Amino acid sequence: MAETTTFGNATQILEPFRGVKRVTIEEYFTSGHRTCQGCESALVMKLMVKASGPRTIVLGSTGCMYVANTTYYTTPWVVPWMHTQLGSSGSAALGTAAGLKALMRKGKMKSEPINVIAFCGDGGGADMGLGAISATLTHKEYNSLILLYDNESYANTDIQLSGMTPYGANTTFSPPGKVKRLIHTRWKKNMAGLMAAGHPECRYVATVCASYAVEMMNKVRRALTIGGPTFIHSLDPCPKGWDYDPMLSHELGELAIETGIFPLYEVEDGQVKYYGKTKAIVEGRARKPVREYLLKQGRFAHFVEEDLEYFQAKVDEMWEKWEIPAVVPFRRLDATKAALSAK
Ligand SMILES: Cc1ncc(C[n+]2csc(CCOP(=O)(O)OP(=O)(O)O)c2C)c(N)n1
Ligand code: SF4
Ligand SMILES: [Mg+2]
Repeated sequence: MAETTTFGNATQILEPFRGVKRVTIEEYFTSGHRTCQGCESALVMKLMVKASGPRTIVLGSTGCMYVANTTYYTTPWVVPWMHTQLGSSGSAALGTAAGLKALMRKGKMKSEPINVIAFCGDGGGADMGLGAISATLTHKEYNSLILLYDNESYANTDIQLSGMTPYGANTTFSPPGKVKRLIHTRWKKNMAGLMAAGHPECRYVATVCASYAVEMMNKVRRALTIGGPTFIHSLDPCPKGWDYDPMLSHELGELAIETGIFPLYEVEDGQVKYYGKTKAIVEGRARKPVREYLLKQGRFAHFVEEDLEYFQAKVDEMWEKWEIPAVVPFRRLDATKAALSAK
């Protein structure tokens, strides 16, 4: 007879790893894949399932983390894994969580909390599958984590620009030319802020970067422990798409945070908490200039001074003018008041 606990929203209680020495040694994403050397998205997959442990089902939408991880007759996944269509990570997460619950309720499988994680790329998640993710984040009766791994392009089909591609970057859809230096002039979407601000039933949203591996795993553990629908956005340096030496992946992840371009924070029950080096920035540490990050990547090699200044100004604005710095983009009321009184 099935236990009743999982008919509610019982979750596995995954305590945070207190330091790197406490991280479990078992791997659930191992050899057998053919991602590029220095691929941070592959590292995210490895850390994500290390954090969740063996009683986990992973679903993944089309993209590098599907194609490069499923070479015929080989797989790096030790836990059950299933591919889902490019725009459907949200639907796959919700359907799987609901299916598990129904099977347990009917006594057709042992009743126990099983982690359901659906990953998606930035193309599949922030562009094509945004609606399905949004819908899933409204269903508080099902436990599922959606992890968006953001390599800032449709990488698998040869680096087309997505809504998450940074301003000015060279992609196969935005090659710089003599007539027009910058083809892509739209600012990147603010996915974590959008998910946190717009989904009152979602109790946990976080941003992560695998350069800070233990913290990253602990955010996954927190999301799964809290339960209901949750969302994590990871920024993943991609040597092929960003055009840099693979040995720089870790450093570029750090620089994205140290320059303030990608803030690290979690929103739990409506409370914003910055962490890691982002917390230090909020507490007064100077941000590194964005050029230190941008000029290490071939996709920005065509930038001239004016482009670097524009990029810096946009990041400054995010920190100095947003209602919740680097999280919620509305202008701060005090800034508005000051502007009005100056007139
Ligand atoms: C509906 C649909 N349109 C287009 C494709 C072709 N396609 C396969 S992977 C991919 C890129 C996905 O980009 P992203 O989600 O960012 O993942 P990444 O490849 O960057 O890991 C595309 C366009 C597809 N599989 N399905
Ligand atoms: S193209 Fe980028 S995301 Fe895809 S496997 Fe290579 S490094 Fe990883
Ligand atoms: Mg991508």
